[in-house]
Amino acid sequence: MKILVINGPNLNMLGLREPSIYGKNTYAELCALLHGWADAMDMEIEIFQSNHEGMIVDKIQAAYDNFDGILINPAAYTHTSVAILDALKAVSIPTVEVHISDVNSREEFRRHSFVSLYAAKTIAGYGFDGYRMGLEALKEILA
Ligand code: CA2
Repeated sequence: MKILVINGPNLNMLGLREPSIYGKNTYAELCALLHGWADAMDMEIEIFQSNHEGMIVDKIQAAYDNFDGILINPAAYTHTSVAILDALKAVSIPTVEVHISDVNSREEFRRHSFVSLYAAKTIAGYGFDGYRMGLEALKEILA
């Protein structure tokens, strides 16, 4: 089972700023956790991070026929990107959306997610652990 993990803009800054919202652990630590969880769940993962909407669209398109599932934290593009939503619909790969923070208890504009219109499930507010829950959800969806 091959899963593409996509992280959107600024998530590479994790641990360096805003620890009260996103925690004090770094992006490298998140990647290490993801690899450990994937191994334990017998899943193969590739992790991709970009600060550019078009690069994320390109990566989703390239996943067609190459990945069984997508776990995505689109970060700020969650709330703005019809292009990412359309790319996910175009490749039609089962997708779970994850957010580190509880987007529903923050600013009003974070309550709307374009990606949620396609994602089979959205997990928010569980910190890095939400990614583990996302992998588990994909495993169940793809079983
Ligand atoms: O809670 C999440 O995972 C978010 O997707 C994170 C995005 C935010 O725009 C979404 O509304 C919710 C922001 C990621 C920015 O990450 C930073 C990390 C360190 C310092 C500053 C920003």
